[in-house]
Amino acid sequence: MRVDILTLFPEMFRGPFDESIIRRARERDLVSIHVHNIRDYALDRHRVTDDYPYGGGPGMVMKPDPIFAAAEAALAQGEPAPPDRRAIILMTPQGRPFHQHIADELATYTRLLLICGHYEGVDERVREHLATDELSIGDYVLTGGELPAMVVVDAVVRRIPGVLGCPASAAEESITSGLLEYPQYTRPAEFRGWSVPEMLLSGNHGAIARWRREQALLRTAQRRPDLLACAPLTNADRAFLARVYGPDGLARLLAGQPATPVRRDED
Ligand code: 9D3
Repeated sequence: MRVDILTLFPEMFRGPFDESIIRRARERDLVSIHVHNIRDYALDRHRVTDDYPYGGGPGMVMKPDPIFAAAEAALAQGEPAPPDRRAIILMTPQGRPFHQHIADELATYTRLLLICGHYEGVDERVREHLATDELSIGDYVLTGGELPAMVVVDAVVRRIPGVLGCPASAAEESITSGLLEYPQYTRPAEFRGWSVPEMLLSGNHGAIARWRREQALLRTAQRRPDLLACAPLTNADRAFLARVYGPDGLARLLAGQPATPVRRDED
């Protein structure tokens, strides 16, 4: 996969892509990442990239011409991709909420072009006539699309086959299973008086698997009941939740609503 990123702040991308898993993926040529400074494509004497909004109002708007020129220059480099394996993504607070499923889909593409906005916004013609998709990483206000672009690239690259050492760990991921993860422990068995749950030291692998599943269910019910509505649950899962939350609580949880336990989960 080739990723191109258009930004006014290319230096922001140095750290994150030069470490750890992304760095190894680049070294192994599973991905190449190219960061382009939009300012290099502002061809006027002062290399202006933004301007006042037509109609007035606060703030500045990023001009379309440097963004189109940068995109066209980037897309002319490297191997072209078939139409169903490429995307031009505008990072914007108004975009589709980014999700694991979108990362998995984008990981099958051979070319991505990410456009990072800044200031108060980007000329509408960029979204209408250049972008094929618009993504947001959540409902909070950042100073630009750079950190969101890094988040998207990180989530996508780790899903490219061969990037992670162990494919099983990715498949088992909580978001894919629809549940939050069970609690994990390592040595020592007792730390500052806090013990590892005895169950995990039992060596009974069937019982441990069941306990972990129940912990994942409890944790999801407590923190993210919205996830339970979509999670694939077994009859045993539903029976367990009914035991802890009662039949009405179970019904609420299966509708993605919060519920209150009717008993502590002891046995
Ligand atoms: C004046 C209204 N503002 C929207 C709440 C304008 C505005 C603020 C901040 C426009 C852009 C930005 C910078 N943020 C992004 O470009 C951005 C973003 C974000 O702020 N949160 C979550 N996802 C994203 S993707 C791009």
